[in-house]
Formats: sequence, structure tokens, C-alpha cells
Amino acid sequence: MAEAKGRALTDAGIGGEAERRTLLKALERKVLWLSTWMIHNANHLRPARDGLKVGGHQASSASVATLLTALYFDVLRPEDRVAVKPHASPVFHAIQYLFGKQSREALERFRGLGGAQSYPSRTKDADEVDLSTGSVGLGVAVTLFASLVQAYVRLKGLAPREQPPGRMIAVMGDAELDEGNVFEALLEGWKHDVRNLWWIIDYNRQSLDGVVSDQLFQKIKGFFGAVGWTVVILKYGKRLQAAFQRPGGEALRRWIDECPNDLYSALTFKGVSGQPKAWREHLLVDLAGVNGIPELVASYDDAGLHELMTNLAGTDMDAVLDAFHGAEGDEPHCFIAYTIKGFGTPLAGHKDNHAGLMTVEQMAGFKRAQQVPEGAEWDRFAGLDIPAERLQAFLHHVPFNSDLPRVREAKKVAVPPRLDLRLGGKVSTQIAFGNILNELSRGDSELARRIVTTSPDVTVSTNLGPWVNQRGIFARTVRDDVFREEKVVSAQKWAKHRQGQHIELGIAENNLFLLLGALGLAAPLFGTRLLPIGTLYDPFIARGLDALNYACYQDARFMVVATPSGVALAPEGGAHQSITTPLIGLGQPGLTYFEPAYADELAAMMHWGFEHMQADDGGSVYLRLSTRPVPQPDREMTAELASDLLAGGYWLQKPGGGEVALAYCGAVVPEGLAALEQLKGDLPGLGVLAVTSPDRLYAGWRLAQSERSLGKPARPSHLERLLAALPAETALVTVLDGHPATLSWLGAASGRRVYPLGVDKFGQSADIPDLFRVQHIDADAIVDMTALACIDHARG
Ligand SMILES: Cc1ncc(C[n+]2csc(CCOP(=O)(O)OP(=O)(O)O)c2C)c(N)n1
Ligand SMILES: [Mg+2]
Repeated sequence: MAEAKGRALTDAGIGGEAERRTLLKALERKVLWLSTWMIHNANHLRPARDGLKVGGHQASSASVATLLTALYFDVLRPEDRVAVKPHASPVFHAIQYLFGKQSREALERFRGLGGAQSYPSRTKDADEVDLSTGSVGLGVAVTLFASLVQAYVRLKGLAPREQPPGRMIAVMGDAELDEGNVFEALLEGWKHDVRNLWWIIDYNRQSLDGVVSDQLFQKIKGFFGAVGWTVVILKYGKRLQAAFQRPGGEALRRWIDECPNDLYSALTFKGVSGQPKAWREHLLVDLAGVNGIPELVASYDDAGLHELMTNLAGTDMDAVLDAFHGAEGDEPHCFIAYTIKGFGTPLAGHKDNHAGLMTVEQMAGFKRAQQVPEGAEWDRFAGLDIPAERLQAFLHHVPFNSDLPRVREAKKVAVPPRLDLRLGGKVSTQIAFGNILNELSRGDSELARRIVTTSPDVTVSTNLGPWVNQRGIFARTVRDDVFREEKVVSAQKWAKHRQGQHIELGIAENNLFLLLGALGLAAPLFGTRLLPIGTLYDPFIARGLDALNYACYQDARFMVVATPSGVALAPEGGAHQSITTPLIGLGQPGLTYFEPAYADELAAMMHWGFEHMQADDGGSVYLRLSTRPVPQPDREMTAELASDLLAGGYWLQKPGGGEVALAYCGAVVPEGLAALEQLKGDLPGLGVLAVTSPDRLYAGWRLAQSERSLGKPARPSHLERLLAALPAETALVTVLDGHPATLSWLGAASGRRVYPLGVDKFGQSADIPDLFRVQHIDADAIVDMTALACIDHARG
């Protein structure tokens, strides 16, 4: 592939290595210019309507202009995938603009509606972002899981045959290493022997607030080495390397090596801000008496000495190309690339430059230095000493610039008309979940082949065991189940092999959601569809919440099955109780939350979920399940019932008018029915509404309202249709094993009084009768609340 493109470059009249590098250096300048200009334009030349600074990160962008230029215009192949650090978004967009894949209008509208996004976004940017970034650390780690997913689809023969394996690459800020999720991912990657993975650290030794600790690279080297990565340090540029060969050069190297980060940054800034003698003064004092130093220092004028002293490898095109092309093998590589934040601009090195913007005067000077004529600021090649046609021909032929769309298509997986269940008696929704997957695992449907499950060390306790027994655990190398071999009795068969369809993770919920995010992007990234299901304990969603949000933000498609939930796990105790997760389900965009009470409801929800995960305008699904066994209704899942429960609710007991109706969600159904039993003498028309998805009900109601506000034909929402069965003044008593606010909005939405019951304090270990009583979600609490509603009703 690379050779073929190399030939094409020769065919296009681009000569050898030397010319390629000359062209790359010219483009590097242009990338730096366009990225800084884009930010300047947005902040200074576009009318500000809201009094807010637009922002953008000129210094962070300048820091990686060389690295990204080298990557996109030389090193990358179309099959590679890149997560670009969030605040280098302008550099990414400038590069796409030079490729002709990004419009000038989008650059002019940087950070505005429809413009190039503040941080590279898969869903909002038009120029083919591979992986979104924004919350630092997550974009880095997701590349590791993407490499695992690539291995999964390739080793199973699911990826299109003609597609070579790509490198999953993160271009990351050095402060991203402060995020714990990066290290959680590193360890998991080691366990799974990840390959084809590059992390390129923009080691500018600055974060947002200032300068990072000295000698940090030693620690970084240690971390990565410990988990088997090849670490490549790009420290000195070619000019410095040459200077080190001269008399006094060794002492100069030592001086730089020992120079504290903050002093180096300060001297760098002095060098670009009218204090050109700073380097010279320091060197001559600190290295007084060292042979060769006076001559070496004297051989540079002030500008030359500044250029030499700031010639770090990460901003030196030749050094960068040598390092990237020198990397061999598919083992993971970490490049620690020394750079300067703000390199090549008047912001270079200043510790406060993260949010700093060049002033209008500084930009005018910068424009002159870049030889960009007035009015030619958006010109692709203005100010470069190379004819535009030549640059254009080069760009056309660089290996990355393929005509293939970067967002791959993948066929949809057929979902059978219904999912089977083989259960009887009292059943929990968690048991039903295991049963549905078990039934699927025994068949040979396309759906079963495309499901991949994963869990952070709670595979067995979330009831994935039967599925795993049947389908095996994914691993590069075959490993028999030793316990089985040794005839140690166990219900679990843990055979590991390439055909395995369960990816076992350590206990890090961030990793679960990052992996679900990567698996859920298999279609656009690798051209093949997977249907990922991840299980965890419901309370620990909070642990991985940022990664869950990130996966949704990227429009990855997956199913999260969270069990046990609420306080109904009873004896397991307070630390494992989940209270606010229903509100997360309700509030999280891109994630549809269901909470079934019965097994047949869950089967319908999973069926809908598998379709929804594949729909163009679909999304991901969150199923909040319970370990509490409840008696099952003897009923047929009619089309009408399925449609109602998927829209968010149905009448379990149809109302016959009256002052009050009950609405419950999930595993508290026995309490709802017990209260009905107690009350039906006094309130013969008492209805019981099963809320199967507060999220779907809410979304439907909001949509109907907004359509009406726009003058569109009035279509009642599902909630309105359901509540039309009640007189206008009927109050609602709501109950769930979760935060009461999940259902209390039903009152406001329907203009009626609401009496919400739910959990709003942490409990303790107990059995369900005690806990539900303490939390006021038992039948007595429902009866008492209904009585209050009746009294209020009578008062008017
Ligand atoms: C999780 C998270 N916390 C905080 C921020 C705000 N933030 C954006 S960039 C940044 C500093 C990043 O420093 P570094 O990674 O070294 O990037 P540089 O700009 O130096 O390239 C911070 C704290 C964020 N984007 N995400
Ligand atoms: Mg930094």
C-alpha cells in the first residue's frame, strides 16, 4: 500500500525524500498559520453577539502543528484511525481544509453553529473525524479499545477482507496522563495484548494552569515500559543534535537536560518577546569556563541562538519523520515528543498561554512573518515559496488522502421477530436477561454471531454466565479452562479463544464504557457491525459516567444492562444501592432507558434495542434490571402491548375513573398490586399504570409539545393517550425503586396533582420488607399516600 502510493508520488513528479520533506515543511507552516488564523478570525473578526470570548487554543495548536502535519501528510495510511487531542481541533481542521475535505465557511465559523467544532467531533464535524475528543484522557484511551475491537473483528474474519489493519493513534496532551482512566486502560491493554496502537505525547510540559513537574518523562517511560510498550523519546531536533557534536556541545546538552521546565519555558518566552539575550546570558553564566562554550554560543546571533535552543524534536519535521518511520512492528508504541506550547508564535513558552490569544498587533506581525498577503489569509498556499500546483499535486497523492469514505458502511444484522424466553414461576429481570441471551447463544442466528458481551469482573453476577459458557471468551491465543481440565467442578466454562464472544475486563467501569464505545463504532470504523452488550452493577454507572457520556457523544451503539439496581438488592447493602441512575437514564442524550418489571417486557425491550442500535437515527440502550424475583403475569405479548410498553407505559390495571391512579416503574410492581388489592374496596376504579420507560414517555411528551409550539398538527404523545383514560382531576401516586423525581414530572406534564414515592436517602442492609418500609415504597406507603391524595381531592 505504502509503496504503491510512493510510486504515485513519483508519477506526480514529486522527486525524492528531500523534496517531500521540503513540501512537508512548507505545509507545516501553512497548517500553523491556518490554525492560528481560524482562532483569530473567530475571536476578533466575527461579530460577537453574546459578550463571550469565543476562545480556541492557539498555543496548544501550535504545539502539535509539526506532529500532525507529519502524520496526515506523510505517515498515516487510510486504514489508520486518529484521536486528535481536543484543543488541537484547529490544526486538524486546517489539515482537512488543505486536503479539500473541509470548507472555508466551516473554518470561518469555527466554534459557531455549523462551523468547525471546538473539539474534533465525529457527529458534528463534516470533515471525517475518526474519534471525538474533549474530556481529556478519554480520547486517548478509546484508541486502545479500538485496537482491541480491530483485533476482534479481524481475528474472526468479520472485517472486509481487502482492508489492511490500521494503527489506532492518539495524539495527546502530556497532562492527559494525569487522568486515571489512561492507566486503567493501559493495564487492560496489557492483559489483552493490544497491537497496532500509537500514543504520541505532545510533551510541551505545560497543562492549563502552568508548567508540569520536572523529569516527568522518566515516570512516563517507566509506566509504559512496565506494560510492554516500546517508548520512543523525541527530544532534540536536528540542529541541536549537530551542535552537540561541536566542542562544548556535551555541556550544552547537559545544561538543557538539567534545565528545569519552568526556566526553559520562561527563556523560550523571553526569546519571542523582545528579550533576545536571555539564552546567551544564562548559558554564559551557567557554563562559564567550559571549553568550547564561548565559541559555540558566539557562533549564533540572538535569533539563531533562540532557534537552536528551542529546536526540540517534536517541532522538527526531520526528527519527527525519522522517529515515526523508524517505528517497526505492531507492538504498542509511545512517542514522547518534546515540543513547545505556542511554538512558532509570540505565545511560545508562556506559562499562561493555554487560553491566551495573539493580540491584533501580534497577529499582524505573525502574518508578515508568514508572508501571507492582506486578503489572502484563507488562501491554501499563499506565502509559501513553492508553486501552488506542486503542493496541490503532493496533497492529492499523499497516502492518507484516499477517495474511500472514512466513515464505513456496514450491513444491518437481522433481528428475529421475537426473542425467546424459557421461564416460569417467580422471575427477576436479571434472570430473564440471562435466559434471553442463553436462548440466543444456543441458536445460530446472525444476531447471536454479532453480539459481543463484556463486563468489568461481574460477568457471573450479572447473569452472563450461560452465554459465556456457550460462546466462550475472546482471546488472541487459545487457553483451555484449567479448572475444567483439572476436573474441578464449576458451573462456568471459561474457554478462551479467537471465536469467543465475551470480552472479560478488570473492575474498571471506565474501561467498560470505553470498550462499549469502541465496539459500538465497529461499523463506521471497521465496516462491520457488532451488537455490544455490557453488564455492570447499576450503582457503578456513576464510576464510568464520563466514559458513558463520551460513548454516547460519539454516537456509538451499545446496550448497557445494569443489575442489580435500587435498594431491592436488599442484603447487599447501602454502598451498592443505586438511587439517581433513573435520572441519568432520563437525562442522558443518545441513551434510551427502560426499566422492566416482567420478563416478557424485557424481551420486547431487547428486541427493540437491537433494532434501535442499528437505526440511522437510533442510539444506545440502558436497561435497569433487578435481582428481585416477582410473579409473572399470564398473558400474551400482543402487538398493542409491545407497542405501548416500548413507548413507555401501559395500563396494568385499566382505570375506571376516580380520585387517584397509581403509576409504578420496575421491581416495585408487587407493592403496586398489593396496594391495589388493599384499596380496591374503597376505590373500585383505581387504575395502575406500568411505566416501562420514564425516558420514552418524557421524550414523547416533549416532542409533542415542541411540534405543537411550531404549529405542526397536534399529535397526542403516548403519555397523553394513556392519561386520557383518567378524569382531568385524578391525581397520581407514583412509585419506583429509585429517585422519586423520575416520575414526579408526570403531574406537571398532565396538569394533575402528583404524590411521588421513591428512594432519596441511602439505606442499609436489610431484607426487602424492612427496606421498602424504611424507604416508604412498600404497599402501606402507597396506601397512605393514596389516602392523602383522596383527602386533598375531597378538599378541592
Ligand atoms: C476531563 C477534563 N478536565 C478538564 C479539562 C479542561 N482542560 C482542557 S485542556 C486542559 C489542559 C491540558 O493540558 P495538556 O493535555 O498538556 O494539553 P496542551 O494544551 O498542553 O497540549 C484542561 C485542564 C478537560 N478538557 N477535560
Ligand atoms: Mg501540555
